[in-house]
Amino acid sequence: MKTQVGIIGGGPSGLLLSQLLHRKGIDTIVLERQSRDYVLSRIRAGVLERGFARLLHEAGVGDRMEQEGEAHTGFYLAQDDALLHVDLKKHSGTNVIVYGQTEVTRDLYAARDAMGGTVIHNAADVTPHDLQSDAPSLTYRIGDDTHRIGCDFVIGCDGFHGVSRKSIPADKMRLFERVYPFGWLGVLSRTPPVSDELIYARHDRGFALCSMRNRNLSRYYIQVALDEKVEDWSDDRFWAELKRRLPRAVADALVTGASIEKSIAPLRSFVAEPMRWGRLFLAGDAAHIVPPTGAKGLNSAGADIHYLYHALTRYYETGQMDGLDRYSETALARNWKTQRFSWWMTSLLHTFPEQGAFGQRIQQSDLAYLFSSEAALTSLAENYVGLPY
Ligand code: FAS
Ligand code: PHB
Repeated sequence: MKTQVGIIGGGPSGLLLSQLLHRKGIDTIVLERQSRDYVLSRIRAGVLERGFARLLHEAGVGDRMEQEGEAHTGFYLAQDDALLHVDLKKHSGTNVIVYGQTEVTRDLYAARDAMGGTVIHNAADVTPHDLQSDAPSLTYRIGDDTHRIGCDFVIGCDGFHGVSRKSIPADKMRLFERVYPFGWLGVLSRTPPVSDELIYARHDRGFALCSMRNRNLSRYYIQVALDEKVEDWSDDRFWAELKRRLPRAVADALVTGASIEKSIAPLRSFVAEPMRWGRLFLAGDAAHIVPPTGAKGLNSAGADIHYLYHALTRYYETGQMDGLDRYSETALARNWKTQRFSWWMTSLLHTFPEQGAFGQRIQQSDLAYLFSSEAALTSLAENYVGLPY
C-alpha cells in the first residue's frame, strides 16, 4: 500500500488531521491499535477553545458541536464558601464550548466514514521505518498478517504511550517532565449539573471540579493521593467528599446519582523536544501532556494539527518544506505557554503535601490577587479561552 501521509493513532489528533488533509485532496491512512468502540469508550476532555471549534468547522465536523455543545462565557473559582466568577467574555472577548472529546471523536469518525477515509483498527505492532529517508514506511500486523504502507510523511498522533516518540533516538531528544503528587478521581453521572458553568474549587482537603457534558450528564473530579484505588471509592464516598470541598450552597444543590464511569487519572506535565525527526512529526499527547486543570490537553493537540495541516498542504501545493521545517519550533513555542498556564492553574488550586502553611498562604493570596486585579483576570481569561495559533 502507498499513501501520502501515514498517521499513527485514531484519537482526535489523528482523525482531525486526516479529515482536514482529505478535504484538501491529500491522501492519508490512519493506523489505530484499538477498536473503534474502545476509542469511543474513553471519557476525557470536556472544554474546547474557540480555535479548536474553528478547526472542527474547517474539517466539516462542527455542526453537532454547535447544536449540542454549550457556549460558556465564564466559570467559577471557589475557595471555602466563596464563589468567584471569572467573566471570560468581559476579559477575553470570547468564550469556550463545552462539548466532550468523546463526541468530537465520534463526529470525526463519522466524517471519515462519509468521505471514505481509511482508518485501520486493531492494527498491532505499528512500526515506522526509514524516517530519515524521503521514503519512510509503516508496518503493522492484523492477526498473523503483516502489512507495509509506503508514505511521504509519518505523523505520530499515538498519545503518550505510543510508538512514534519512542522511534526517535533518545540522544536526539530532550524530555521535560513534572509528575504531580496526586491524581484526579473522575465520575460521570446522568444527573443535572450543579451549576450552569464550571466550578474549580480550591480546598484544604484537595481540589474539586464540577463540570458537565450536557444538561443531564455531569462530570465531577476530586484530587486524590496517588496510592488511591478507584475500587475503594463507592459513589456515596465520592459524593460525600466532593460536597466537603464545595461551598455550602453548591454542596446543598448537588444532585447525586449512580456513576456511569469512574476512573483515576495521574497528572503530569511533559514535553518532548523536538517534535520532528526526519519525516516523522509528533502531534498531541505523543509530544506533550498537561495536567487537565486548564482544559488544555485536547486543545493543545488542536494547535499542533492546525500547524501540521497548513504545513503539509503548503508542501503538496508548492513543494516547499518551509512550513514543515518550522513546525517543531512553532508548535513548541505555543505549547510551552500552555504548559505554563496548566502548571499555574494546577499549582493554584491543588493541595501539595510538601507546601506547608506558607504554601497555603501563597495560594490564598494568589487567588485574592486574581480577584483584585483586572490585569490578572485578563491574563487568566485569555489563556483559558486559548492563545492564538
Ligand atoms: P489520544 O491519546 O487521545 O489518542 C492516541 C490514539 O493512538 C489512541 O486512540 C491510541 O489507542 C492510539 N495508539 C496508541 N499507541 C498506538 C500504536 N502503537 N499504534 C497505533 N495506535 C496507537 N484533556 C483535557 O483537556 N481535559 C481533560 O479532562 C482530560 N482528561 C484526560 C483523562 C485521561 C485519562 C487522559 C489519558 C487524558 C486526558 N486529557 C484531558 C487529555 C486528552 O484529552 C488528550 O489531550 C487528547 O486525548 C489528545 O488526543 P491525541 O493526541 O489524539 O491522543
Ligand atoms: C471535563 O469536563 O472533563 C473537564 C473540564 C475542564 C477541565 C478538565 C476537565 O479543566
